[in-house]
Amino acid sequence: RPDVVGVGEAMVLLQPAQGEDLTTAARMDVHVGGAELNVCAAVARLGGTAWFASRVGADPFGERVLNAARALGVGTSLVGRDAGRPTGVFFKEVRPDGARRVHYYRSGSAAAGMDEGDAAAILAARPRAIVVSGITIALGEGPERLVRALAEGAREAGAMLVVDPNLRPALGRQSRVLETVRELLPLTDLLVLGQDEAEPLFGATDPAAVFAAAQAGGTGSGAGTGREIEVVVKAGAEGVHCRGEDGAPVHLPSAARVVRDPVGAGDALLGGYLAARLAGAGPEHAAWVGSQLAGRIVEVYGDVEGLPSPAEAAALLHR
Ligand code: KDG
Repeated sequence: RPDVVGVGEAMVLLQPAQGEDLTTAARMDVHVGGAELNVCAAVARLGGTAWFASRVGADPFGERVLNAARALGVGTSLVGRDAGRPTGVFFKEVRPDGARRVHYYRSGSAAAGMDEGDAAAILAARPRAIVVSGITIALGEGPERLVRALAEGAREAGAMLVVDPNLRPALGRQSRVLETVRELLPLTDLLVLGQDEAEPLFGATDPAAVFAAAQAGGTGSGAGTGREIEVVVKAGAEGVHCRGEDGAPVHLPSAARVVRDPVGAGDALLGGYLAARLAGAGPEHAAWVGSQLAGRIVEVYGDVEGLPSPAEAAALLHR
């Protein structure tokens, strides 16, 4: 039984050297990226069992994604291969001023072909937590139905439902993503969101107001489950806000000393937080572990390259 199953799309990432333009770069570095795979990588580094659930093409890039996941210690038995669709690709350029531009080549990808039929195998694995994100909802109607099926089945499968809105306007369907994330609140156990995402979702950015809005959405929309939603607000360079024992927000500063490439930090924070919570830590220590991982990620180029070694990660967890 895995601790965590992360469900989503991983792609091959092609990236020219910093400051080089995609219109002229003669060479590019090749990585593998994908928000939910990054979350799994962080969980695995902290000693948890993490499986990635997805589809890739029956092509060399699909092989590459699978190999990258395995090298990160992430299980791939829930990654299907689709001979009729390619593995998604994306390009990232870091401009001379540090700004990033992402270009996706993923419409019609194997992962975009996922649908509710993929839910049964994921639920049958009986993970302790299922991680879904708004990226998957944005991929299309089939992937959105998969997210909904997982949300509906998680409780019965003994899994907590973890949602990261992961708003990516470049993917389109953003109003569907916002609507779906709000609709799923009554089924959500842990919501980890960026402070900038809280505004379109809840019309609030103040952490206490975001906690209240998530809680109201979680209990007030008919389902009436009455349970508490755990909420973590990621504030980038400002650090992270989690819920303290008295329910009031607790702020932890960012652990980053320098910021070279912030992509992947939010995923590491979520993975670190979740792994620590599953290992028995309270929200404050879990947020600290998550922010330590995120701080290391932003100091190194690549989504997961900055993760601490397993020994260092264990030391953080047990501190
Ligand atoms: O969170 C990091 C991801 O944004 C990156 O790996 C690419 O999954 C990705 C996406 O869809 O933007």
